[in-house]
Order: sequence, then structure tokens, then C-alpha cells
Amino acid sequence: MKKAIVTGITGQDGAYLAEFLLNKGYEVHGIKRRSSLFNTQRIDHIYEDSHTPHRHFHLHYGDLTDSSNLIRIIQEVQPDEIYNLAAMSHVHVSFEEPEYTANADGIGTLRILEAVRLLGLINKTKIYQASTSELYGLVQAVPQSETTPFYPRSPYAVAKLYAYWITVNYREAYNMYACNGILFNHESPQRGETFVTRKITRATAKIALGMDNCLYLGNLDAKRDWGHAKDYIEGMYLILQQEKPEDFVLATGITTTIRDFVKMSFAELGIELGFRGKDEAEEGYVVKNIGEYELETGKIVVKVDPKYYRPTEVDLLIGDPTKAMTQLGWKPKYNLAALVKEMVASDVSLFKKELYIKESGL
Ligand code: NDP
Ligand code: GDR
Repeated sequence: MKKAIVTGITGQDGAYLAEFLLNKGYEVHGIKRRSSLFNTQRIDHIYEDSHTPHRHFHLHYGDLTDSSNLIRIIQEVQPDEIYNLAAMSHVHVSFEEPEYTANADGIGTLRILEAVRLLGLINKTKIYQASTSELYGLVQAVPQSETTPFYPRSPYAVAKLYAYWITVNYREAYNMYACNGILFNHESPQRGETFVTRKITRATAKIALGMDNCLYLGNLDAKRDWGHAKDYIEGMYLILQQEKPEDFVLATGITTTIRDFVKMSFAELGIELGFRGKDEAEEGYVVKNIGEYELETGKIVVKVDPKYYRPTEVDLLIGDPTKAMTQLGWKPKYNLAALVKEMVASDVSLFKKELYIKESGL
């Protein structure tokens, strides 16, 4: 039975990947941080109690800023594969916490690579590093591929740039099986609530159900290449199953503005939005058609708040997944319409439940 360590197990990708690997027959060891409240909601459905006989899913307390802890876990598990997904992954927050982000996202990757080297596991353990389209930053060329130059635009992206190159360096210096997956944005109903897609689908559901009034967003003109997390974690796995370690872009090749994502999200519930002003310069959207919901037409439901602007923005991401498609046979199953549909439906169901509990006085 193959053993995998997944850092960032409590995050969106960690949860999907753990389930995927368990279904493939792996023994999965997740590393989670200690927190004062339960932080395992995304993996509760696959959790196995420590008394379960022959269990395949194990959790270890750990942190990417703690080398001795990582060395101990890796020594104990002797993994065939490590998926390093843990990170302070919010680009805007990284401007507030640049030093911590560098430590966890940049040096954290070095700690994993060094642990594998020091423990003499170079010929046993393969390493996947969660690299990102944020590395491309200021547009140099599109679509962005494995050969497009990087120009990071946030403390997060700069930390991930270090992680990218230290992974390449350990591969070249020590002949390690270490790979970067340069993944473009991928979302799901499990996406963190402060990333823009989930923020939009949650607000759409709440506004439609009369639980909120207005959604405040930052830059509506940024363009992202959005896919579904389920497709992308399959790509991570494939990257580690190749004969030779290499880096791969995973993307859909289609880009969409935040503005259009907002419209698609409301349209999913039959709600049509129109501009408040005469032109797009006056930001703010009003309800034009209420769908099946008890909204007022003319009500402002989306506004721009500059506090959500970033000091430096990544304006355009559009990936070229040709290498992954040809070499890995990877092909995303979801398109953006299906992704938006699933996310909105999930949030509507979540908030209907919340409403029901509240209204029943439970
Ligand atoms: P999430 O933010 O959902 O999950 C991040 C995970 O990392 C959480 O489990 C979090 O724990 C954990 N974590 C954060 N800091 C530390 C630390 N110091 N030590 C140990 N664990 C830590 O991210 P995603 O699942 O969306 O992304 C997974 C990885 O892929 C990240 O590295 C991200 O930067 C990268 N990436 C993501 C993309 C995307 O579109 N989703 C695209 C490209 C790259 P806790 O739950 O306790 O906060
Ligand atoms: P991103 O994702 O920065 O691409 O990083 P995010 O969803 O945070 O932002 C996407 C774009 O939307 C604009 N935006 C807003 N963003 C947020 N979060 N909140 C808002 O209110 C808002 N309004 C507009 C942003 O300016 C940006 O242009 C994600 C993370 O998962 C990273 O970890 C990962 O590496 C990259 O995707 C690929």
C-alpha cells in the first residue's frame, strides 16, 4: 500500500486530494495545525477514529514553520509521496502578513525538501509542490505556459517563487523526484469563504434568500482562468506518476472577469443584474429581474469597495495546459458554467438550512 503525506489537509485541495488518494488505495497522512476550534469540517466525512482497525487515514499535528515536527512525521511515515499543499494562500492577506507568508510558503517548502534529503529518502519519496499562476503576475505573455517568465506581484507570489525554484534546485542538485504543479485558480463548494468566487456565490444565495443586502467587491476587471478543484487534484496525482519529474501547468485556457462571474452567479437563480449608472464607470449593480425570489427590482446588490483592491494586482491569467494534456492525458471535466452552478446550488442549500434552523427556533 502506498503512503502519502498531504500538508494543508484541512484546506480545499487537501480535502479533495485525501479522498481521491484513499479511493486509489493509499494510506493517507494529513498534517493539520492545532486550532482552538475544530478546523476539520472539510475532512470530517473521511475521518477515521484512532480506534478504527486497519485505518487508512491518519492526522498529525504539524506546521510548515516547524522543521523538527516535519522531520519527525516524515521519518515516522516514510512516505512514497508528499503533496505540499499547506500555505498562507490568500494573496490580499499576504500584504498584511508578508513575513509569515515567506516563512510558511517559501521556507516551509525548503523544510520539506531538506527533511526528505536529511532522512535519506531521496530515492523513495516523491514531492509535489503547490505552485501557482500568481507567479506570472505582471503579464509578460499569454497564454501562460511552463516557459513563460515569472513576475510575482504579491508577498504570497514572491514566497511561492522561492518555493518553485528551491523545488527545481533540489531536483537538479540531488536528483530528487520533486515537481511543481503551476495551477491556475480552482474553486469548488469547499473554497474558502474569502476568495472571490465563494464570496460571490455565498452572497448571491444570501441576497436571494433575504439574508443579506449587498455584496462589496474590489477590482471587477481582473480576469481569472477558473477550473474545478476536483479536476486539479487529479492533475497533481498524475504529475507524481510520471517516469521523470517535471513541472506542469494546469489550467482551462479560458479567462473570465470577476464582473462576469458575478452576473453568472446571480443568473443561476434567474436574477438579472444591470448597471446602476449609465455606464460601467459607475460601479454598482441593481436587480433587473428577480427570478423566483422576493427581491425588489432596482435594489443595489453589488457595490465596489476600494478596500478590497490590492496594492499590486494580477490583471490577466489565462493558462496553456497543452503539456499536461498531452503528457499526462489530463483534461478538465468541468467548465465554468458547471462550476458556478454547483457552487451556487451548494450555498443556497447551506443557507436554506441555516434559515430553517433559525426560523424553527432550533
Ligand atoms: P486553502 O487556503 O484552502 O488551504 C491551505 C491549507 O494550508 C489549510 O489546510 C491550512 O490550514 C494550511 N496551512 C496554512 N498555513 C499553514 C502552516 N503554517 N502550516 C501547516 N499548514 C498550514 O488553500 P487551497 O486548498 O485552495 O490551496 C492549496 C495549495 O495550493 C496552497 O498552497 C495554495 O497556495 C496553492 N494554490 C491554490 C490554488 C487555488 O486556486 N486554490 C491555485 C494555485 C496554487 P488551516 O485550515 O488550519 O488554515
Ligand atoms: P487570487 O484569488 O488572488 O487569484 O488567488 P481571489 O479569489 O482572492 O482573487 C481573484 C481576483 O478577484 C479580485 N477581487 C477580489 N478578491 C477577493 N478575494 N475578494 C474581493 O472582494 C474581491 N474583489 C475583486 C482580486 O483582486 C483578484 O484579482 C487564488 C488563491 O487561491 C491563491 O492561493 C492561488 O495561488 C491563486 O488563486 C492561483
